[in-house]
Amino acid sequence: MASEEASRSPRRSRREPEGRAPRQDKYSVLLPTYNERENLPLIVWLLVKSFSESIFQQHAEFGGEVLNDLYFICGINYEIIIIDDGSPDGTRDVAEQLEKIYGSDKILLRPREKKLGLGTAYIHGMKHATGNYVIIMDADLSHHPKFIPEFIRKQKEGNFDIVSGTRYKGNGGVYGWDLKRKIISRGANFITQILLRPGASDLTGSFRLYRKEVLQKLIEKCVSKGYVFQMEMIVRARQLNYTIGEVPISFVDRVYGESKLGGNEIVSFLKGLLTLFATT
Ligand SMILES: Nc1nc2c(ncn2[C@@H]2O[C@H](COP(=O)(O)OP(=O)(O)O)[C@@H](O)[C@H]2O)c(=O)[nH]1
Ligand SMILES: [Mg+2]
Repeated sequence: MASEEASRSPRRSRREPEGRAPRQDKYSVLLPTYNERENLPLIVWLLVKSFSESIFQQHAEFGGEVLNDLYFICGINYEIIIIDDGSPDGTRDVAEQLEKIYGSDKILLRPREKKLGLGTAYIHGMKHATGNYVIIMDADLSHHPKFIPEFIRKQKEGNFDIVSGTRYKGNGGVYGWDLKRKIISRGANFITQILLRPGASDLTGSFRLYRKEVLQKLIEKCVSKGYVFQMEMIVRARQLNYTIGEVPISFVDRVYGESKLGGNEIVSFLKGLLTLFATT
């Protein structure tokens, strides 16, 4: 698909008002957790490492002029927002420990009492995000933080509104899934490509970077719950003419804990897809 090129707009970066100091970007990672006690310390460690060790070149804007190549920062400004939904395995205690270890400016625990679903977990997390970019990802180590610097680079390269990790392009791939799950995921993407022509190759993935205001707008527009939610985000993004860049990622099935994808989710995915087809 010519998704990336087709959706790329000539729009240039927004300019800062005259005389204001250069703004440093900040990335808020939303990490929803439900029974991720074993995974959480590792994912947080990998995130901190990825953010701290990236030497980044960032364009600076002085008095409305964009000065590329002049402004270097070491490390990336970030925060990790953990949205735990009362996990019975004690994930919250682990998160509290991590908050102590890394500091409450880096790890923000924003728990909820009970399991209220992934979609509302993002909405809840967004309310506490102070970055101008938001990264959403799973906490089960399926999404490796090493790709985040690539997401950031891609976003800057095309000044994209959204950068989506894709398992279905370039070096992207899926490891550890059985045939059934591969067929479900491929099938869902394939049917949706035909029905909705969304302009991105991985619709059901949930490893993405958004401009904060774009994510805010999309979340307001999205009506679906469950797995179809990620797909609706991309479909609505296209409707609203947001630009989407893609970064190939390898997705590794979780080692610890259980997936929450069941038969019910598949049925509701198909229902959601048809609703989107009928209403967009
Ligand atoms: N806060 C919160 N997190 C959830 C909920 N359901 C799943 N998650 C988290 O969302 C991510 C994706 O869920 P997962 O079960 O791995 O889905 P799968 O990768 O599609 O099998 C993981 O980090 C889960 O811990 C929920 O109801 N609330
Ligand atoms: Mg998972």
